[in-house]
Amino acid sequence: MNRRAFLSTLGGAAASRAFGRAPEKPNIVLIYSDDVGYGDLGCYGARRVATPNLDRLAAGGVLFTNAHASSATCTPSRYTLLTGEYAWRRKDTAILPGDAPALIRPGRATLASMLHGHGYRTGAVGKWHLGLGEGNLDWNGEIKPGPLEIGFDSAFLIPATGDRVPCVFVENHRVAGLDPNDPIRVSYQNPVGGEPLGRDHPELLRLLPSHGHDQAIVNGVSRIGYMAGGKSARWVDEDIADTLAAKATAFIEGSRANPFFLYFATHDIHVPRLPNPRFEGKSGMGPRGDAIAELDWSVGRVLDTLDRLGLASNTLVLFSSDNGPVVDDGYRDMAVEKLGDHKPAGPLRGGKYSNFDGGTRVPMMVRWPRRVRKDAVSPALASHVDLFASLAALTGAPLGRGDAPDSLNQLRTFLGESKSGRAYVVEHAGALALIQGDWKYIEPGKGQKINRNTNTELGNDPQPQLYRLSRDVGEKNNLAAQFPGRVRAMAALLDKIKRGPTGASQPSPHSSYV
Ligand code: NG6
Ligand code: CA
Repeated sequence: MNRRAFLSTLGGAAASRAFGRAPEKPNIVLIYSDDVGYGDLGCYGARRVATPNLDRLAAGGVLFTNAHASSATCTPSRYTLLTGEYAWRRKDTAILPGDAPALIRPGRATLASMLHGHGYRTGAVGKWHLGLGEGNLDWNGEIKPGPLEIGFDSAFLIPATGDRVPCVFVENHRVAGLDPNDPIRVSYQNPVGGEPLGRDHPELLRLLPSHGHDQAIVNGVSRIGYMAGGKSARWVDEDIADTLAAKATAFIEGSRANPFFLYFATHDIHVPRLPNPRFEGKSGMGPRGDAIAELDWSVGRVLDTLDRLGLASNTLVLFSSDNGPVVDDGYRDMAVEKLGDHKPAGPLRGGKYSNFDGGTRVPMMVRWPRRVRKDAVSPALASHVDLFASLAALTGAPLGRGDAPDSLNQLRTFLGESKSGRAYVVEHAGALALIQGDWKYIEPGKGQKINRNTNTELGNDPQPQLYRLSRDVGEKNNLAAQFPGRVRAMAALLDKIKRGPTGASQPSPHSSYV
């Protein structure tokens, strides 16, 4: 019997006692990028933009070819990631306006509260988009509840998105850098403060909208929603990545005495795409490609900081994206014109907003030198919904009954130790889709087939759709008519999943579904 086998016979607590200290928990850095597609990174085959840091992350760990965000847009994906509950179970998890109240209420178990309860220092840096406050928020006062009320020790946030007001950072409970003599006003109903609006004053804009985005003008860019005041607190778009990377690395520096959990949600590569001038022209694809270069730089800052502090070997770094890619998401930023042969979704059909896999199958890499094999590629079916239960298992945190209701312990999948992964996963866009093994079923949907603004194939069809992904990853051949039995079985499974949660903390967990 070797030492490890011997220890396992003693059980965790006794083993720790015998050898004087508990096993060292890894630090966890979750880098959650925005709108980055399956084909957008060098390690996923992109050629026109260099992503050396993301490629280095991939080479140091495992790269997933079948990993999924739970929804094809931001708010629901983030909700699911943090709560372990499929967002589509709730009606209020659509893309939120910037003045929405906190979606995840205090007292709710989150990934952050779970890790916090098990000795982690927890920090959120970057895009939030999960609502703040109780409604009718006064941005000049205390901003809560928010991340600090659901398990984060510190937060430095873009409250919603870069294209939504208020265009200021929120640090813990306050707007950062706010001058009390110039209070902020925000509305999503009516103009405030008499400032010029994008729709009336295109001559004031340096980036024109292509659809929507014609309300408040901040830094020469018109946004969604109205705001006035708070001039000293307004962000400079070109500096957002620098600011967030500095906050992320400062959090790591300040937390190194503990195990820490950093949720680093980048603004890149969401619109408006205004990367720092030092990335201009890096991709030849205009600002969308240059924003990928900037994203890569931010990841490099985090990896370099871990190296410098000697933390890399026991830090689990997971990189992924909240939903698939979109080229024109509302600004005339040359993304369409300069795309050339770059394929943001790689071989997948659709993109952000879509029921096709382009909407939710996203890049995901996991590096943890102490445990995860280098240079590995995993085809396992993996979903962000499982991070909660999996990281709970990693840190030895028991799941409370009903916590993370749809989350399964897929730790071995995330660590590249199991190639099978989940038996099935639900994807969410306009309709719901179910992936089970080789097959994908998209339930009949009433919505439009194509979003004419973004030019995305949405995958809605009044008829059921069935694709054999193993042979048809581009979802071109609908086999529903050929395999009616399979359609019926998958529709029945989806209905069953819809009726109630399916996670490890449930009285009848997922084993009863497969
Ligand atoms: C859409 C916006 C889009 C983007 C998206 C949210 C318009 C016309 N389009 O409503 O630009 O902001 O919401 O993106 O307003 S997400 O990644 O945060 O989900
Ligand atoms: Ca997004």
